[in-house]
Amino acid sequence: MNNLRLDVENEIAVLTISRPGALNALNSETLNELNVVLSEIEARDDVKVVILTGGPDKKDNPYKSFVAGADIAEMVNFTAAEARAFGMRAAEPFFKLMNMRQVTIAAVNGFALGGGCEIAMACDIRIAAENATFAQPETGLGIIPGFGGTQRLARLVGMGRAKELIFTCDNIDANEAYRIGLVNKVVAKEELMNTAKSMAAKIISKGSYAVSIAKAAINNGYDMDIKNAVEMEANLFGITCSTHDKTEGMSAFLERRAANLTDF
Ligand code: CO8
Repeated sequence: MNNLRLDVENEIAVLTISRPGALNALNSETLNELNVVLSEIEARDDVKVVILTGGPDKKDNPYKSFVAGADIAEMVNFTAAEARAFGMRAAEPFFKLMNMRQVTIAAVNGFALGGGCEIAMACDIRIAAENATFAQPETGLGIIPGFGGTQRLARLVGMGRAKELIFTCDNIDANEAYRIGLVNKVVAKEELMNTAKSMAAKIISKGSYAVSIAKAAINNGYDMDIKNAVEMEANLFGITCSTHDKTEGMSAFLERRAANLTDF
């Protein structure tokens, strides 16, 4: 991989987007690499949580940029057909981040602009360093968010705030992103990876199969009517009741001992 680094330790995969000369902007090569590596990770039983972050800039500043957007130099001469293909090239790995059985956490270590904010929104959870900056600056470039931003931002922060951010291109800081529900947590930048890893460890300590089924229930039910969504949840609940972890988890509680949850 040219633009991604994968480090796996303690069942946590840290996936670092690394294009130091372009503030980690997403070009086609990076999106293709992301698509391949996420499929590989999903097949691994030794990874339970994926943390997505940005690498240092060319001056080696680790807190400059998460992802400064889609690669403007690549997009500048796009035809309509090429632009559509580029959008769909991103859609595939972004849906993997959203739907893969592992939990995905964006550790936002600086600029999360345009496609950078969009890839963070495709993750299950977002943790921001206090210096992080979020924006959807596309309309200022004469385009619209094309990696799911018009859809995911409205779902996360509500339609009114999404419209304001997309129409004004305003930058917001990490605390404002927290206030409007765009990020789950804001921490000192030096604490970002430790915070993401300790949240990952806490998630890993639960039943990993149950967590993945809960993720599917939340995702699948989100756009359904409540009656069908609750029925879908009941069906998935039934599936979790057929597992080793359910027997072990409930027996351990009744026997007042720690549970040994192993399903994934
Ligand atoms: N694309 C390509 N190169 C970039 C990008 C980018 N998005 N962002 C930064 N770079 C490059 C710069 O060109 C520069 O390269 P060089 O050193 O060769 O000149 C290098 O990174 C460093 O950047 P700066 O010198 O500009 O650094 P500053 O600290 O002065 O500024 C900023 C940092 C404020 C982040 C500034 O770089 C900036 O405004 N970048 C662009 C941000 C932006 O507009 N992002 C949105 C892009 S559009 C988008 O994401 C659409 C997504 C959906 C596409 C769907 C298609 C279908």
